[in-house]
Parts: sequence; C-alpha cells; structure tokens
Amino acid sequence: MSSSAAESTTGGRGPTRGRAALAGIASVAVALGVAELAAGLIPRVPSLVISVGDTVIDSVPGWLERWAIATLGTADKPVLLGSIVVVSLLLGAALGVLARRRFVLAAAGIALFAALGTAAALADDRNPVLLTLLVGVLGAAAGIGVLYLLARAVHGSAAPSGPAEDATPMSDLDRRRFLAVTAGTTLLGVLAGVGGYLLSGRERLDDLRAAIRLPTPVRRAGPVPPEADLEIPGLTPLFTPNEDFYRIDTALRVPVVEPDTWRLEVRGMVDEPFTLTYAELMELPQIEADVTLACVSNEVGGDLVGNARWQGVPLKALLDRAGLQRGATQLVGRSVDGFTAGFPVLTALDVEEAMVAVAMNGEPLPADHGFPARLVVPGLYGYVSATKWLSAIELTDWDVDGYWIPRGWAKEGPVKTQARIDVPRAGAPVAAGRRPIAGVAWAPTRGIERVEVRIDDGPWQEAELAESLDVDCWRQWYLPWEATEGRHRIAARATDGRGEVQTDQRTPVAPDGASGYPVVEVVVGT
Ligand SMILES: Nc1nc2c(c(=O)[nH]1)N[C@H]1C(S)=C(S)[C@@H](COP(=O)(O)O)O[C@H]1N2
Ligand SMILES: [Mo]
Repeated sequence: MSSSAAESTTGGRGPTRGRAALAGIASVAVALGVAELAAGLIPRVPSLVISVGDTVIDSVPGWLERWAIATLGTADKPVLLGSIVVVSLLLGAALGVLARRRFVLAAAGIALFAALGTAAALADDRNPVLLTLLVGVLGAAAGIGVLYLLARAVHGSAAPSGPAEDATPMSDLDRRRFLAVTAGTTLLGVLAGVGGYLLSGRERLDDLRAAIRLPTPVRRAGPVPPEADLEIPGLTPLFTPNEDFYRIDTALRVPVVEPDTWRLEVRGMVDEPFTLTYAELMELPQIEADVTLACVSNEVGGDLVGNARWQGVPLKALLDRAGLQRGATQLVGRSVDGFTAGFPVLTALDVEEAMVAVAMNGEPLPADHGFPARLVVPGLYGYVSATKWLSAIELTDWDVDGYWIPRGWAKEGPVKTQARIDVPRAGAPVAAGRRPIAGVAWAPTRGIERVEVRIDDGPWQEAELAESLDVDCWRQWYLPWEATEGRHRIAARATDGRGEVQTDQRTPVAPDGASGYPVVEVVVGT
C-alpha cells in the first residue's frame, strides 16, 4: 500500500506524528469529559470549563466584552465555551506529539491543564475546595491514563517514553484498530461531558419551582383589555412569553440557587439591616406590575427588549423597614454570582413598581431570569437595575460602581424612548395592496403618547395606537399602508407621555443606549 511505502520512506514519522496528535486529542477529550461528569455528579462543584470561561469574561477588557455581545448576541456563551474546548483539544494534539519523546512532560502538561481549570474554579470562593480539587485530579488522571495507553499503541509494544525512532511501524490492522479505539475514546469523553452538563442541577430546580405557590398580590395589575393587543400577524405580542424573553447576563452557567438556602440581605447605610429567607420574602405584601425591560445593548430595531407581568415585594417597603440613613444615595443590587448594578435611591422610592420580583408572567421566575428573586425597576436599563439571582440590596453612596460602569457604560441608564417596526420585516417579500405597518414603542415610566410613520420622503403620518396597559409597558401601534410596487423605506418615531419626540440623532449602544429612528427597507412586488 502506498501509505506504508510513504511510512517507510519517512521513517514512520509523519503518520506516527498524526496518530500521536490524535492520541493527545482523545486524552484531553477524556480529561474534560471525566471532569465535567464528576462536576455534574458532585453537588456544588462547578464545571471547570465554565469556570475558565468565567475567568475569561471577568478579565477581558470592556470593549471586547461589548463587542462580543454586539456581534454574537446570546450566542456569545456557546462560542466562548466552544473556543475553550477547541483550544484545549489543540493543546492535547501538541501534548500527544510531545508524548512520543517525553511522556512524563506530556503527562505533566495534562496535569497542568487540569490545574488551570481547577484554579479558575477555586478563584470563586463559593466553590468547595476539596471536592473541586477532586474533580481536577479525576480529570487529569483519566487524561494521563488514556494518553499512556494510546501512546503505547502508537508505538506498538515499545514503551511510550522510548525514542520514536525505535518504534516498529504499525500494520494496517493495527492502524485501523488504533483509529477505532481513539475515536471511541474521544466519543466517550464527549458523552461524559454532555452527561455532566445535563446532570448539573437545572432539572432539580424546575421541580422546586413547580412546587412553589405564589401569594395573591395585594395590588393587582389591571385586566388586559382586548384593545391592548392588536394581534396583527408578525407583530410582537403584548406579553413576551418567558421562554422567548431575551436573556442577557455574564453567567456562563445559570446560577442554581435553592430557595431553602437563599437569603436576601438589606444592608449598608441603613439603621436596621436585616436578612430575609425565601419564605419570609413570600409572606410580605406583594404587588403586580406590567413592565417592559430593555437592555442597553439593544440596537435601534433590536430584540433585546421584552414585556412581562412581574410580581414581587416593592423596594420601598424594604427600604422603609431598614430605615435609610442620610447619605444613602445609591441602591446596589448584588447577585450570588458577583454581578452588581446600582441606581439612585430616589428612583427606588419614587417608582412604586420598583420591586424585588419573584414571579414573571404568573410563574416563579425562570432560572434564566433570576430565580429565586431579582430586581425590576421600570424606566432603567437592565445593566444598572435588574440584578438577577439577587443576594443583597446595599445602600451606599454614589462612589460605588456597578459591574458595567468601569467597562465603559454610563453610570446612569434611563431607558430611551424607542419605536420598533415589526411588520413588515426588513427584506421580507411584500405584495402590493393594503398592508399594515405595525410595531411596538416604549418609554417606561413616561408612557407612549404618539407614534408616527414616514414612508420614503413623505410626511410623518400618525399611527393608530393600541390601548395603553401602563406607562411602564410598551404599546402596540399600526398604520394601514397602500403598498405600491417598488422599493420603500419606512421609518418610525415615538413621542413619550411628556411630549418628547424620540430623537433622530443616531448613537451607538455604548455608553448609554442606542438612539435614532428605526428604518425598514422593503421591496414590494406584484
Ligand atoms: N446577576 C446578573 N443580573 C443581571 C445581569 C447579569 O449579567 N448578571 N445582566 C443585567 C442586564 S445587562 C440585563 S439587560 C438584564 C436582562 O434580564 P433578562 O435576562 O431577564 O432579560 O439583567 C440584568 N441582570
Ligand atoms: Mo443589558
């Protein structure tokens, strides 16, 4: 066969090297898989891959993190984790080649690699030290074991640490068997990793959530009049279903917070700091409010915005109980995962619907959206207000900065008035004739008074507004349009409840939210 001819002329180097690299990849796949599986099986131990990812997120400069959110959106997390796995496997290939000559060095490389993951996990002092170390050791041991066995196979019966030149060339059968064993081992590593991921506690949380009985709010949100939802095909529904609600956070793995062990501390510049259990929080009088939540990273026309009926304890009640001290000007929400977000105490006192939310659209908060409790503050972008997996409410002065402030975002984040065009979709085929132009507009705490639409260079035409549910909530709008053949440009602008017209000044999302008119271009056919 030509391959064995090639092998004899190169002294077995090329193909052997390739197989050594494959052996290295399989070893690292097994190391990762075993560590993930162990982390999934042992309670409270984090995934080492996710811990490395967390470290990357916390150490990259703000502009890079912003760029990742802007270009990758919610795919940023899978992309980061995938990159970590790919880099690890490439490293494995190099270690596999190294193992041909210096097995001990290659084994040390795998151990070092596991140690890095373990160190990343231990940097978070919520993680149990010994159990986390155990996971690292198991992963390293499995990886080194596989490397030893496969390296031996590459060299026939020769010791893996012997010089490669001594190796007896493999027969075709050996080669095929080697490839099968290597592929099988890699697959086992992948399966272990996936299994570990699935075991990591989400299902248990869903059972706990299902068992929770929400108290009846003392103040209910109003009934939803049918006129509030125009139900035009393609138009965003008035309430965003929980599973469709955008998700933005720095958490690579959703924190699994069990209500039994969760505590909410109210502390800082207050006369009477106190701590609540979940049961105690659920016994306090709760309110319900329809609030549109927006992300500061939402582009004009973007979908990082959603509307939900929230239920929870008003912030003001908690602040009254704690007794604010003079000088307490900022309220900082702290998450179990270390995230922080701060906003003026005055907002917490003035905006009645500002709350520690425990429910979203009639069910306990989903894990992705902050279970067991989060902050919801109408009128502020999420990055300064909407702390998920809330663990503490700290009263402090204005000098303290929340997570995003040193990373290039404005200290204050009021939500800008925005209209969005949902129908027709940009680029979607439109047939000539009478068609609706429709969308939503929001200006939480101020409300929407008017939406206008401009087609091509025509005049601004006033759109029909759906009934308003609440000033904190987005409002649907539509304009019947006699669509004529050809290319058209549709723009929209909203006016808030104070009579202020949305600005036409285009600004990027950083530092304090995008502005400008949304524009949709369509080609109308016959
Ligand atoms: N713990 C935590 N809470 C957080 C964040 C975060 O990264 N970590 N991101 C904030 C941002 S930037 C936004 S826009 C909202 C998004 O809330 P959602 O994911 O429920 O839509 O959560 C806020 N709360
Ligand atoms: Mo955000």
